[in-house]
Amino acid sequence: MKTLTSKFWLLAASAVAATAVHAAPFQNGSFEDGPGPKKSGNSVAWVTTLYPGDNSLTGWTISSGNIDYMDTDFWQAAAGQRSLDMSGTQAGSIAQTFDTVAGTSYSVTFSLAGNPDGGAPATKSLRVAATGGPQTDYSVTPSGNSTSNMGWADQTYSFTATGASTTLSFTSLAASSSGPALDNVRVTGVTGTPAVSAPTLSTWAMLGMAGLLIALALRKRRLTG
Ligand SMILES: [Ca+2]
Ligand SMILES: [Ca+2]
Repeated sequence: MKTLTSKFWLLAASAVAATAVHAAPFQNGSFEDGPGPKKSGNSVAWVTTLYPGDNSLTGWTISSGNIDYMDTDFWQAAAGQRSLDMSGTQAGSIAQTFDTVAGTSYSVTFSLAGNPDGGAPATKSLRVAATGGPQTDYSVTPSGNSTSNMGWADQTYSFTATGASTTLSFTSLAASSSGPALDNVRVTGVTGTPAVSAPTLSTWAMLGMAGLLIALALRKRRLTG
């Protein structure tokens, strides 16, 4: 029974420690994590249309409309195997909320191209926004591009965090099935470090509590052992 109590304290301590370090840094900016695009009907093209409520894109939510999740078999990705057409069958929007430090400036670099299928509009625009930050539109005209030559180009968006978390969103302004293509989103702090928040006061408090619980458990173990 005493061993069980000791085990309980160790479990409790590790649970608290896990909570303390389980932050939500920016993740899956290249859309490589998750189940991946599925073959569509009888088509050999690997593309899946994702709707709000779908959690296929680890870390991201589909906020409105729908998007096409593309495998490199369908078109060349900017990085890895997967990328997005931000207009699925209509204009779509995705968002991710991650840890930031209030007052710190962040740089968001992403690869932009356009669906080269020739569909309207000829120029495809993508709106980028972050909590408390500006709303900026980026445009691309994929004339002369193809699924094997997407013409991916890096774009940069900047914002200053207003709180301990920030929601970053990408919204297609192409009201058709042929939208701006997005891949390889990277978020860095102004110092060039990854956007992982510094431990907050409550994190330190939890770490302190974890240490205390571990000390208690070890003490109990010594007393019973
Ligand atoms: Ca990718
Ligand atoms: Ca589409």
